[in-house]
Amino acid sequence: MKLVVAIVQGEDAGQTVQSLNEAGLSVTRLASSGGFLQQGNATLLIGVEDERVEHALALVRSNCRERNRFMTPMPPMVEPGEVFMPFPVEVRVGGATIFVLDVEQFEKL
Ligand code: 2BA
Ligand code: 2BA
Repeated sequence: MKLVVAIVQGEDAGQTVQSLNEAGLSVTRLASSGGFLQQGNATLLIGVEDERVEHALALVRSNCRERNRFMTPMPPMVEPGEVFMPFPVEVRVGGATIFVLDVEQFEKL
């Protein structure tokens, strides 16, 4: 068994969970946020038999897409009389960041 950890954008999370469930795969969705943008995203935990890992990954790939986001850089320390103009910076955020881990033990009580 494997544990797929998929960090996806919030907009894609609902349809990804739905299609995994429709394929008979159980999912746990955690609310998370990225350290760089400090914006909300979603982390999906998908415990799945080895032979279904590729199917789970294919469903994540087909439901998640890249998007551009904007971040406003933190203003630096400015001297009196200086002006800081905070220009938003465009950042390309990927469809999903995926980790596949070996599961040592799986129990349902
Ligand atoms: P964030 O950390 O908010 O990062 C959002 C996007 O900002 C990243 O998209 C990347 O394009 C850019 N970025 C991140 N860190 C950067 C840095 N130090 N310098 C310049 N640009 C940077 P993605 O790479 O597609 O990542 C989307 C989200 O997936 C991340 O949100 C984070 O929550 C998660 N993630 C990505 N790589 C990860 C990793 N190695 N471990 C844990 N979480 C990861
Ligand atoms: P349980 O199997 O006891 O699962 C309870 C919760 O544990 C799940 O909530 C999910 O958050 C997590 N979970 C269970 N197995 C998981 C796995 N392999 N990977 C990641 N997280 C897992 P829900 O998804 O809301 O499911 C509630 C109950 O609905 C489940 O109880 C099960 O009896 C049923 N169920 C879940 N997925 C199903 C599916 N695809 N088809 C039919 N029934 C499903």
